[in-house]
Amino acid sequence: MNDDVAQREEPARPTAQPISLISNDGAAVTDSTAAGFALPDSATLLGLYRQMVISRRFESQVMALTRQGRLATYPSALGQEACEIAAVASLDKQDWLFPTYRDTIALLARGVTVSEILAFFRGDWHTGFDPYEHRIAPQSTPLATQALHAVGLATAAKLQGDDTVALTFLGDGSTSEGDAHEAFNFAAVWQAPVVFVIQNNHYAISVPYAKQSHARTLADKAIGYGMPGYYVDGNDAAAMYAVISSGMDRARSGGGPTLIEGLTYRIEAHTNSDDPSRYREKSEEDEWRAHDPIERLGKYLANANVLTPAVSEKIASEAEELAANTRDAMNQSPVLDPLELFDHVYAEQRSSLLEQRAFLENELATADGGSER
Ligand SMILES: Cc1ncc(C[n+]2csc(CCOP(=O)(O)OP(=O)(O)O)c2C)c(N)n1
Ligand SMILES: [Mg+2]
Repeated sequence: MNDDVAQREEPARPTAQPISLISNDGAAVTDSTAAGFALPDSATLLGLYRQMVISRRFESQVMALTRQGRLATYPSALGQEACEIAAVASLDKQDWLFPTYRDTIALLARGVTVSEILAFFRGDWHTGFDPYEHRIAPQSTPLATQALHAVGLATAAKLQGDDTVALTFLGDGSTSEGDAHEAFNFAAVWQAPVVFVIQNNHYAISVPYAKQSHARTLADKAIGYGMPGYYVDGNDAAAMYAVISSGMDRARSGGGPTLIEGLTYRIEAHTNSDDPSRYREKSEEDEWRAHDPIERLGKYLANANVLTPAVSEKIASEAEELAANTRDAMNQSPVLDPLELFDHVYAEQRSSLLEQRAFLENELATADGGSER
């Protein structure tokens, strides 16, 4: 064997139990469950709490808008806020985020406006925001493709010598995709500055984890690729923040990729068109509701006298304001130009598309109401 390869350090192995820094009853964890990670400071934790509360209110508003027909579809992250918000809080300005359809509140936390975010879920054919401005790739629906994009961008950053790190989310089901394997493998081979955050929410639509993988944890997979793996309580925002931030630091300082599994649960249906009662028991949902990530952090911060009633009220009113803005934005009917469909297919227009465009233009001009465009 090549000496260089034989001397590679053995990467950190996932712990037997998920890493946790705040217990479900809101107490600081001081034993080996913390795996040597330190509790983030109170200001950071309050920032996470605030964003989680705002995100949950945003999503309850969005779900109501889907029922009113204002939005086509929406995959909820209810119960997964700790993973989503901790990951975004771990990013620096120059870093890139590669989200999936599930990770809308991550976009909100990174500063994308609600109108820009929801264009996608309204059925517009373009991503509503500028990926370069926010350093967020379009939300990916083809499973695990975003992981390859993250590795590509991270590798390019490394070659160019800048200190950008890419963070990508994946679902438990997505780890069965070939794209996930290729992303993990080449991230490690090229020592790309990338952090993989797998949100194991126990289901891939109706397929439970037990039917998805025989691995003890998804974090264990990291070892086979030669990168550190961390198995974390995904409903503990403090632990997710501490572990993800350390992965970001490792990547930024040339230490290569990290794979982090946050063990969590999707409380809502897969999307508003799914009926979870067909494949899981309500008692299971109730059990996970009792492990709510927002309540847990709230209890800790209230005990520490950081989350006072006045602070709590202020956060609640911020959340209400965002919900009202979301309603206002989505209650306006979008003015769409069907011809725009052709504008961004190719950099240079093709004659066949120009013909189709002319055909549609003619149809719109002659059809009833066409002149209203
Ligand atoms: C390549 C590909 N195959 C299948 C699908 C259909 N599909 C959409 S969501 C989903 C389940 C994904 O589960 P998981 O990765 O655990 O993410 P979650 O929805 O739980 O966040 C499937 C199979 C798809 N979008 N892309
Ligand atoms: Mg899943």
